[in-house]
Amino acid sequence: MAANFSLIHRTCKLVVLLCFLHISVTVFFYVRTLDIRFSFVQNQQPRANLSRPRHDPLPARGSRTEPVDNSTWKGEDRQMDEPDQDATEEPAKELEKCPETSPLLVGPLRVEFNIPVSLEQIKKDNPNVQLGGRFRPRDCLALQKVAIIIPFRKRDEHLKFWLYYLHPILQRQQLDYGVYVINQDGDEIFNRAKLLNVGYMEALKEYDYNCFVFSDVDLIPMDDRNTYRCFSQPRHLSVSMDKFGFRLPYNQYFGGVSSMSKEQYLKINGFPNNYWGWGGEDDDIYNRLASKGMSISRPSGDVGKCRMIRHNRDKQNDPNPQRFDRIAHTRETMHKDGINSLTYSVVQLEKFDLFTKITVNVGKP
Ligand SMILES: [Mn+2]
Repeated sequence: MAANFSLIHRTCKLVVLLCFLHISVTVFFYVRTLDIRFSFVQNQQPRANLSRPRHDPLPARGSRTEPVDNSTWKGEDRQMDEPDQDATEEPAKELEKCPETSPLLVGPLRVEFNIPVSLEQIKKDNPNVQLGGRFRPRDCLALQKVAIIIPFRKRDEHLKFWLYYLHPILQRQQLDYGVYVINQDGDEIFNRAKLLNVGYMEALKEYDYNCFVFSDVDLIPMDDRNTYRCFSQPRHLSVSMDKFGFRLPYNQYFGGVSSMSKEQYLKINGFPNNYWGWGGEDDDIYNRLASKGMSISRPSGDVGKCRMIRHNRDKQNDPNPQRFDRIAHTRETMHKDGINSLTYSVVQLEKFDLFTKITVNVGKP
């Protein structure tokens, strides 16, 4: 009787166990189906967004962490998306990553400033650029999300040339990009580096950019192989300017056009806020990079050729007499002065067809 009872007891236990296993397996597969469906819907969202103006930040493609913030990102060949996400969240039919080198590049370009250009014509020539100067390649997933920051004041003629030349180039480079013109309000003395900091902050409010290109409004690359993206080290892009006889003026030169990943930018606490007037801020930025053990990456002199639109010195942008003294103390000041101490107020935010214009009050010395 005892043996019989034990047998029944054991059989019951086995049956309960089997039932439990069956339920577990059923639930597991059901949840999996839901998950796949959910991630598919998520991945469709960004594409749907292409057809409407992108005022709001586009949803990140399932990424919660910024790949560039990841210290494992090394080397120019590493793609900036995390590989494991493909396996779990990207269905097979989802866009493939763009190639490391865009097949659309044409190489050397003719750049001239004697024919006037109109915004209407530029818009017609670039039908795929979305409101606010946003673009993302249609048939592949861009490797980087690039915010292009242009410090600005009263240079509308230069900006037209910049848009005329750069939009086609940036599209051929297969970048997911946005153009931000940061306009200093009022007539106080100009502050380029502070405007760059503002551009960084404001662009990140719109989209999860992981790369920032800082460009003067009057510099145009003469070769589209000079890709406006980020590299394993901070990049100097305007390496051979016509203004300097197509040569680098000095080895530490970091002015004109440069790029930095979010991680690189944060490592140096952004840029100085207290360089008022012309000069010095680019050398301060170089000192910041060097003090953090970073080096400058550059394209070859051939690929890095660019033209500057000739102009007279702007009013309220005289050479800053304090610049030499400030550059000498970057290492002591950089941790207090930078993105962590930035103050400004947005006066106006305008979305134009080919760029986003943010007018800001950056104060005065
Ligand atoms: Mn200039």
